[in-house]
Amino acid sequence: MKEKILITGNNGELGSKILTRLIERGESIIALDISATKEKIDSVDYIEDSILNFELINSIFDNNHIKEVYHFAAILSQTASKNPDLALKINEEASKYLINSAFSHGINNKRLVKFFFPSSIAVYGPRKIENATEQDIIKPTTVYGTNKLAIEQFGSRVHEKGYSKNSGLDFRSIRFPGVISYDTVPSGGTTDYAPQMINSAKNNLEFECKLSANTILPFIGINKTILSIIDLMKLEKLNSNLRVFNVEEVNFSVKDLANLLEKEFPNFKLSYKISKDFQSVADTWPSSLNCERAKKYWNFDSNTNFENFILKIINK
Ligand code: AKB
Repeated sequence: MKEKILITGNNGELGSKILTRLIERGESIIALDISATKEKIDSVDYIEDSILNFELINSIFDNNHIKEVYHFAAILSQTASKNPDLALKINEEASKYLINSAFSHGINNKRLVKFFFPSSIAVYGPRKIENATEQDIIKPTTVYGTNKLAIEQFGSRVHEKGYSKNSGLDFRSIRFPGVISYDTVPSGGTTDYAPQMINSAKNNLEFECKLSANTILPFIGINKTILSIIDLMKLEKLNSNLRVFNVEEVNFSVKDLANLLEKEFPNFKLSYKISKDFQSVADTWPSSLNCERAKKYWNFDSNTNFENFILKIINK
């Protein structure tokens, strides 16, 4: 039986781009998403269903040889705060079920199933810190951050159970800062103000910012995000007990971004209407991340400056 890769949340920003990269590499993919995929690729086995359909998850693992899982199906920070019960179900319960299923599949087939989990800077808190390392104070104050931390820890524990015997789960995770794309404008997240502001400036639309001018957050571009996931998962062995890694390309304040956009687009109209829901979250997330472990273990590099980073996105 041909080995396959399972991607959940394949219609999302990360899921769709990872799927394309894996197809280019000649992989066989099963793609699971709650919504219908608009542009389908012939060779991909698409399933339109919920990650909460555990019978379906069982049947995917029972009827296929799964070698890797990329688990992107999730609810983002602001949406999670408004729907905490649903966030618990999707972000935690479903993720645990998937991790356990991948682990059992690995045990039954006497192999390690590589499992990628996209975590987030939301795991940090309760105070804003600079240059946060993976082991810095981690007491999330949001539903989303709590969900992400629970899965980081759960995945790492399941990883421990079988890894030394070479069967079970090979859990790998990256804590992403705000991700900025060239071609999509996300919503539902706290860092989404940045891609939304860039999009408004480019398209001559007014923008009302929910975060204060001096709020600093870390960011990464979509290309580097995808490359990070591919590079981390490509490693045959990852000899580290700590299974999560920080990545960042740049960090900047709302004001830094506003100034640059106003320079590039002199007609850009920006106003501020601070939202307690957004500000209270951003104030607990780090202003910058320490990426030394990612550099050491899988050669992550980031040598861009703020202005080049944004100009490159604008000019795409
Ligand atoms: C969000 O703002 O919710 C996400 C994240 C940093 O996890 N972009």
